[in-house]
Amino acid sequence: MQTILNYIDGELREPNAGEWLDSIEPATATPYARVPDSDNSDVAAAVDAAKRAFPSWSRTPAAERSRILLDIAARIDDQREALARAESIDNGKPISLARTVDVPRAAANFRFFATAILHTESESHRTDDVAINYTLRQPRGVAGLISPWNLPLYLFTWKVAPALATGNTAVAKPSEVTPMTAYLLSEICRDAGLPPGVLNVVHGLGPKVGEAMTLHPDVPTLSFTGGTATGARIGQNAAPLFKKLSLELGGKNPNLVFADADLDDAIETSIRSSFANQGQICLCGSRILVERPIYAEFVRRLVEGANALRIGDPLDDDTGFGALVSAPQLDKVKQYVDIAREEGATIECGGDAPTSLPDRVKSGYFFRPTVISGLGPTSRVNQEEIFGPVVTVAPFDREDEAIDIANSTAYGLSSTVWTQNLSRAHRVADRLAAGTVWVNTWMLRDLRVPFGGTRQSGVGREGGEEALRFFTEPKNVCIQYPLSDS
Ligand code: TXE
Repeated sequence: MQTILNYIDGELREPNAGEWLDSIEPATATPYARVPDSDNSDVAAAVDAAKRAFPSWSRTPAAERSRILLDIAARIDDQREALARAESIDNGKPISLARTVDVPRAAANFRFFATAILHTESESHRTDDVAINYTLRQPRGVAGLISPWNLPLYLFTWKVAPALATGNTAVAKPSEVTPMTAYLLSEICRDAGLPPGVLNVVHGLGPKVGEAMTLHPDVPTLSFTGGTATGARIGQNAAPLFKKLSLELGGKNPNLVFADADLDDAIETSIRSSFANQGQICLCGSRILVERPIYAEFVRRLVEGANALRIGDPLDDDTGFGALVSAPQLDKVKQYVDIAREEGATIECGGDAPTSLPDRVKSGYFFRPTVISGLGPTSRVNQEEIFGPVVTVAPFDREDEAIDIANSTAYGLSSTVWTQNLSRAHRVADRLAAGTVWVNTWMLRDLRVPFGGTRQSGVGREGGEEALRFFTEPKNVCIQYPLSDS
């Protein structure tokens, strides 16, 4: 059994109260590590360390901050295999996915923000011949960073990298469900010479550690990715304390396939956008709307593709589809499939656990890729985020109808449109309620673009310039011109 430790003031430490939680490997349903069950006092120590580190780190030249963060990126690359293995054990995802997506993207996050701070521009505004204004963008102090379990290292570094690059110090909490890669990152940061207190990682439960962070008066900035209900709770805590808030929440993303789409491409990508990471990516397209002339063929081939996914031990290089992250998540998925059945839906494929699994993972949290048809847009299965390997398919006849259905949930994170008609692509993209619209692709990411959602998918944007601005406070300096001697 491995032991995961907090990272506070540059040291790896046990939790103050000596309490621990079990970390479960989802593929085997057995504990593989113990993780600190930290409390208020650990959070207080982490915030104190971050406060002490702030004056020096915020004044450290950008080039030096950049050098350290680039060193961290290089070490993530060097340790790719160990990190990918840890993430696969922690999360249940296929190791091939962790190796090709999660870990390289975590390094890319550090590299992107480490270099971005070397190229920022600052604004100045001249007020006629009366005054000149210039805007300073200053780090805000201690940032509180809270991340979820689905892309543990990627989403954790997506917050840590811009916070530190811009000169903030941070207290970060990974999900208690998947703590291992954040722990390994702590070691990497220490070895890279990140000064003590610049990054502090406190492990533990949301209602204890997360809550203490959101209520701490000396954490003026909060960046959160996770469930919508948790986001609402954090908003309630943060508002009276006037904290600056970024909330990246859930999605119920539509995937619109028009009859003129490149069908091979649309089907291949839709299999990925439905079932990558067992459907546990906030950007997964969970409602597939297909124009009627191609509906039957699309569903047949989607089902074929879903059935062909190789379910198995996440640590096996050939596995394409792993375990769900936890027992509660598996139960949630089953409940929604039960609801679909009660509503008279047709389960086109999946709908239950796989029957033949390798011995090592026989007791894991597995559920087959599931395609459901026959449900109307108002069904709970089409309205609520399931966050698992379950997609619905439905035909549509008109573009307007497809857009109305696409926009009919409370969410607005991302959408995908498949068409060869350029006018339609622009027209539909313009009308979809979403922070990101992908046309003829999915999850293609450019770290410079704003990322986030509308409605119940969140508040604020991350990525690129948006993140640099979020983690800094603008200050205008207005100097009157002494243009004449009078
Ligand atoms: O998220 P939580 P969970 C969605 C998805 C999933 C649901 C619940 O629908 O089924 O959220 O997942 C911390 N104060 N997404 O339970 O609980 C918690 O410890 C402060 C979408 O994992 O929101 C963890 O670190 N923090 C999402 C983080 O919040 C609190 C990805 C997220 O946990 C807290 C994951 C509190 N009161 C789940 N309570 C996406 N959009 O990417 C919990 N936390």
